[in-house]
Amino acid sequence: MSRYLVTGGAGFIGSHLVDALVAQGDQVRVLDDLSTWLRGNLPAAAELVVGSVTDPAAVRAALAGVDGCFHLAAVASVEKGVNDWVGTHGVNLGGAVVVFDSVRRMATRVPVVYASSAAVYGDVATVPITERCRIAPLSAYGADKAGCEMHARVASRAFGIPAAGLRFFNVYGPRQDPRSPYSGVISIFCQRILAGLPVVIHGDGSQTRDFIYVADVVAALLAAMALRPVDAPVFNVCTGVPTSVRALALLIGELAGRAPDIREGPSRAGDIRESVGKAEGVLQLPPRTALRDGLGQVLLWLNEAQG
Ligand code: NAD
Ligand code: UD2
Repeated sequence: MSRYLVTGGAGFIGSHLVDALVAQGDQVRVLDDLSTWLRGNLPAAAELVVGSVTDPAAVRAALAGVDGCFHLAAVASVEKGVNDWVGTHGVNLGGAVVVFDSVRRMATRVPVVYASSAAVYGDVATVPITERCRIAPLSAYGADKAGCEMHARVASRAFGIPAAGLRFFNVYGPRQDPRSPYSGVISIFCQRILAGLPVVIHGDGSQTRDFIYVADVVAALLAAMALRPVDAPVFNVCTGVPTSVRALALLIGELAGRAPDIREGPSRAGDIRESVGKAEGVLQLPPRTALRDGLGQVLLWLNEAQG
């Protein structure tokens, strides 16, 4: 049995991680300010501390007695970074620095596994995107995630903190809030198609994404913690399978048993055309969930939530 702090543990990915840690018999403390919390996400077995990762005293107190920290708390939206550059920077990069600095002050410097993002790559010339590709973020959000990676190197080199960053591609699964305008395309499309509402494709729908199921992301987080990483490695967390946004809408329609009402809207500013990853790192992971199966789980969850 180990004890972990999960920052952002009340969120979409964090709550699935907390479930997995509790299921394997670990003790979990969650530090979350509940800013994007979906009621019911957090298992009763976890200890919840309501506070911000930008508050050094709160982070130091939450780290007391833990064997490792998963740092997931962030304003997890490219668009929010556009609207509130300064505010999101304070959380997305400032929060990570507070976490590393707080670990540095611990008697034992415990490992930190933190969420980075495929957003660090920006628009790449060739796919698949490997960890060796140049990072060139195009958004404040991506720049802050790249900053987290730099500070993780400092944490490792200067202060001997074991750290690993996971560059998540497009994560989806149950508990991703479909009603938030900042939510992922899968939760939005599933919810609208089930409700018989039109879906809007931004642009011509040929843009591709690498959609990874949340349970596979949790497996990567656990594997990274088990590594006790040195030298602050970063790992792509992806499937290697590209899916166009139009094909996605059609597949969801097929699985939901409803022909989707597809409307075309203007392209999103800065929308990346092609995104598919390849993981060359050393994480040993089980085979990824097929998109069809993962979408089935999302539809099931939405049906239960609505029923
Ligand atoms: P989420 O919004 O569901 O979870 C983030 C959690 O952090 C929320 O519970 C929120 O209340 C909390 N939080 C926000 N600001 C905080 C603060 N100042 N102090 C404490 N808690 C705070 O998002 P998610 O999709 O679960 O994302 C988790 C992590 O993964 C984030 O770091 C995000 O940037 C990263 N990520 C997500 C995706 C994706 O596709 N969902 C892709 C790449 C990276
Ligand atoms: C995702 C992550 C982001 C960051 C980035 C890295 C989410 C929600 N965001 O941004 O945090 O990590 O990847 O590159 O996971 N779309 C539509 N109609 C809709 C909604 C979306 O056509 O109603 C399109 C959108 O224009 C884009 C694609 O679907 O081409 C995926 O959009 P998204 O918002 O799910 O995620 P993305 O890739 O912009």
